[in-house]
Amino acid sequence: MKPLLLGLPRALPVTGAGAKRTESALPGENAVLLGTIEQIKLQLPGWEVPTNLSEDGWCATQVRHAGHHCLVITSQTDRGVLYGVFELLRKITLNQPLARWNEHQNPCAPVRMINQWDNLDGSIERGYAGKSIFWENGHIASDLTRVGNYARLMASVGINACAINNVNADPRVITTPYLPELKKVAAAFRPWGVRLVVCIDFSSPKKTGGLDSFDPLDPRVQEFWKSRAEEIYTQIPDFGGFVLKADSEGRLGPSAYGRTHADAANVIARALKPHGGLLFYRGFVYDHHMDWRNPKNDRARAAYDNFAGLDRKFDQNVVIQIKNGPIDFQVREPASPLFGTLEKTSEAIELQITQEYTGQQRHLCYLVPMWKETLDFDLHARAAGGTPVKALVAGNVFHQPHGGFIGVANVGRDTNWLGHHMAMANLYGFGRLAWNPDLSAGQIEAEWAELTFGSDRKVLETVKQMQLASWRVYENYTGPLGAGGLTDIIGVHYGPGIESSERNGWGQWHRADQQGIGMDRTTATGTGFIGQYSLVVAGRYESLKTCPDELLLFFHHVPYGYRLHPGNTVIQHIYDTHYRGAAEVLDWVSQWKSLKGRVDDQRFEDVLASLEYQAGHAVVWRDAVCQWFLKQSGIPDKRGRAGHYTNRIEAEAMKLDGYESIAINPWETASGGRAVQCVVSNGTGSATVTWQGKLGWFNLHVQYFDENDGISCFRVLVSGQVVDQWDAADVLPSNLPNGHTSTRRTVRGVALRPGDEIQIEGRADAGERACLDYLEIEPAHE
Ligand code: GCW
Repeated sequence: MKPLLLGLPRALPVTGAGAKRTESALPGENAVLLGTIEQIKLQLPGWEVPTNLSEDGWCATQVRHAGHHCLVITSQTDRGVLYGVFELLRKITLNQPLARWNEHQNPCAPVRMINQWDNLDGSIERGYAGKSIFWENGHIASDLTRVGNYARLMASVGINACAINNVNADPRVITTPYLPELKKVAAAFRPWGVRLVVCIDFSSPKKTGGLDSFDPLDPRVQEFWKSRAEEIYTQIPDFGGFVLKADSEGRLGPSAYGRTHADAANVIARALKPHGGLLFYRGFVYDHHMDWRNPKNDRARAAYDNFAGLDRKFDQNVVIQIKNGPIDFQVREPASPLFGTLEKTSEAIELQITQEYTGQQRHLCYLVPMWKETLDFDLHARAAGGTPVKALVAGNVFHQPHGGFIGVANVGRDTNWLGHHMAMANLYGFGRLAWNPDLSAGQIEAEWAELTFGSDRKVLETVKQMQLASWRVYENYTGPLGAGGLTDIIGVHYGPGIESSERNGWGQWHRADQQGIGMDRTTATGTGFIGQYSLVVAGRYESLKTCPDELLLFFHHVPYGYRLHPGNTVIQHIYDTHYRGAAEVLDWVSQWKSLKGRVDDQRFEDVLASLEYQAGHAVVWRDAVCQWFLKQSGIPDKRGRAGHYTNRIEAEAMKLDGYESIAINPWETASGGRAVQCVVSNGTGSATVTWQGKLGWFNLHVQYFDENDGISCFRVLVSGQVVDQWDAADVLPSNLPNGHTSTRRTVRGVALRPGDEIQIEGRADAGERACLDYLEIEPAHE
């Protein structure tokens, strides 16, 4: 019982050696008895066998035997016993009493899988926590210790399968030379009940199979898939199956031969069937060369348009893997209508743990509240009773066998797995929801926080406030009212880039112009997307009266002066939420600081540094969005903030020596659209201003650009005295000065007298020209 032994020393520090003893027969003393029902029956002959357990479900009961007390944890399967043991460890760590613990739990759905978007060269698509733990240099990593630890981590929250390579799949993965490598991963997963799954390339029969076709109806292609499956299962008998992304974002698929997604899925599913494998077919199929000029075109329609008509056509071991929303993991989307439409096909919800569009693990953003909104949303499908997404994907509504939950995690080699300490709450939360989607976001957060930080009430309360608010806070300072990505859509999806989504074929349009904003998806005048929902849901979204404000711009195009339900206008809402969001993050910084000494130093400092960075980047977001909408709409912020920065001195307005003024692209990602850079690469520059304000103590915010093509360094001098210096060595995702790299350094508590010269010096390095945006000077309150 590896997990128990690994877990006990921390959980029960005072029990000593006794707790570390395991035996295979009943000892003549009180004991914890772990085993499958069959194993327990042998030890306790008269025992009343639990009959209410599904596969992977477990039960804990108290039994008296031969005068001794036994806590029995059992299941039909080894895996279920393991999950029961992890529940025991959780209870011990949370100081919950065990003496009367009688409980059984069954997982909500059989599919509880992680997808990793890892490439064979060790990089990870949309990964923010270092290199792959699975792959390096084109092969499975030589040291699989982390893989085993990851499997344990997954098992601790009930995850039972993991796909280890990018859905943009390298076809080599299932070729013969790779199978012994995959076998090693399967062996590292197996003790933890995690099945290995891999992503495949639909054109494999041609790319690696020596055929001139990958037509799913070609018997030679069928034979190819059959032989692949046979060979894999010979090596890995408990192999889980394949994930397939076809006909999407340039991946080849059945359309090459005029075949359907069902043809494509079934040819592979049939090859897997004799071995018990599943084929996860991604519902994320859309045309990324759509004509943006056609107002009827709509990427949101794609999943339904592609799959709804094929219900009944898929074999039983096909699972359609559907992203939570109809677009692509945006900060706010409605539930995908496809969930309510498939009645004869197993389906799984795909959630994104890796924070591609929600701050990339540099920003704190606890996603469980967002997932809960989707999971609890009733699509009013054609069935009696409630049909929330969680019941649909679990297969409970239309009685489909292989439903469930798939999370894109993208953990990496960073010691804390996800880069940001707080991001682990998302991975933990995904597993807990996949096991039981009825748990609340608050319950999950409370468990995670206590398991992570211990029982100090002040710590728990602070972490709770931040985590539970964080998704809405992120939404506040990034994207308003369901408008979708205001981020750099055709690039790294991180900082602001308001227009990047427009006038291209990717279809993440928000259609903001000088008059208004939003996608008209109504059936009356728009793209008709709303018509993909059941009548009840469609009726609610179609009408401006009943459409919830937070999704207004997802469904409707409205003028900036349009009034939301509380009476404020869309444009004022944009200003207000962006200012509020940035202020909320700033507040987290002081809340977190109040925990000094209550959280271990390393995590305290790491989280503090991330929150301070986030507070700065939230200002970048706030200013970009507000500047852009102010310019477009011409409607001022009635609170006078947007476009007016009283304490700010633009770098281009300072006295420059060795620095030159440049335009930043996109313009809204620099204050006033401009910044300064060193004239000469590897040269130095200085920007100087004379303090005209009062005598006092001040904080100086230096807004600069920390690109990834060099490590420039900065110094701040006040009347010739150095008050701070630092290297621009952060790892931010661009080698240009823009909204991804704009960041700030705060020099606290600087004494300024009227007439003091404030000078910022930059030394360029390689491609990084020590770019400066502005200096902001505010009175120090601390
Ligand atoms: O969210 C988008 C990402 C792509 C990803 C794709 C998908 C793996 O930007 O990086 O590709 O979705 O889900 O297939």
